Amino acid sequence: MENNGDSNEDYDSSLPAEKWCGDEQLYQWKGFWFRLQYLPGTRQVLDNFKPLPSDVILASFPKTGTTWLKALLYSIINRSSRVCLRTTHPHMLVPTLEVQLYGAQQQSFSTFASTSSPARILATHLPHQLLADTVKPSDCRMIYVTRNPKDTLTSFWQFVLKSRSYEEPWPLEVAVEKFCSGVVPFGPYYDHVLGYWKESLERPEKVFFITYEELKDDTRTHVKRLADFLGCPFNGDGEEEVLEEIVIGCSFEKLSNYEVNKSSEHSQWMKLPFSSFFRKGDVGDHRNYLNNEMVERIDTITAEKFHESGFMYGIN
Ligand code: PAP
Repeated sequence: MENNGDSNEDYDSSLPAEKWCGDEQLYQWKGFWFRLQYLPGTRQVLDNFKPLPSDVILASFPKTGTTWLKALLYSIINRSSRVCLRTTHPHMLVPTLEVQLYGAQQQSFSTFASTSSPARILATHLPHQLLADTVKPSDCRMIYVTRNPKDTLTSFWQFVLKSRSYEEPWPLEVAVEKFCSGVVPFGPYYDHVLGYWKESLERPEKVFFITYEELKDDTRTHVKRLADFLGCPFNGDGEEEVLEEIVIGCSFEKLSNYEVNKSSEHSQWMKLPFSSFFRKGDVGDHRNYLNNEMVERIDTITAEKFHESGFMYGIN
């Protein structure tokens, strides 16, 4: 948890940089693209984080269902969505390693309720390619959520448009171009997803891989599977009701309507309103924004990257 005194400037001059949106550049480090402010925290995680075997780590590419899974994992492990979610934003319950615990505004593990629950629940956007040496020796469990590339891109673009005050709006054409060339925070998206997908095939008892779409389609079944994977199945007396309460309590409709999640309040670690993590929560929303040419371009890359690797996902 110590800060080695890394400053943004240490990375600035030496790393390949690409324009992302507005005036902001992304920096390429170990094959992935980062916003400058998250590089020191990322290196801190890789240098200093020692997971416990009982840790549960949620990994995701941004905008693929992180907030939902934070709420679900917290509720599954604590057997209720009622206690904390009504008053605490999921991102304040389950901390993100490279942002809250090892980032510039470091907070201690004990600040977060999820780190004193039966198992510590932590989150990260770091790719498996970088995190493997940290997590594998510890034997901790990981959950990875992914989402189809067109909805991920659309959600990311909307998030940036709404949450940042750039002088110029960020054209969708540019967002598509950046996404397709992999220049997106924690990207390339395809490498990120494939890294965890392959690991889940090799170590299914330790890495649980789920898609946003399947979770949306049948939340109940997949919440049960998640609970089985975590070693806390819903099979005791009265557990069916608890399961039902969690599924409903973490649904977009319910969660996004809690006052805390509607608020323009923000945390010290991210100057974004809590409400910006809830928009529509739909599958297929890209159809409202992307034109045919954009869809074709992304689908072609999806076929090349995913389908040719044997991962038949992401085109519908
Ligand atoms: P993050 O990586 O910045 O934390 P993340 O939570 O992964 O973001 O993604 C936000 C998306 O999840 C938003 O999608 P949209 O833009 O397409 O609407 C958000 O609405 C959606 N989301 C948040 N909570 C839920 C939920 N409970 N159920 C389904 N989708 C949700």
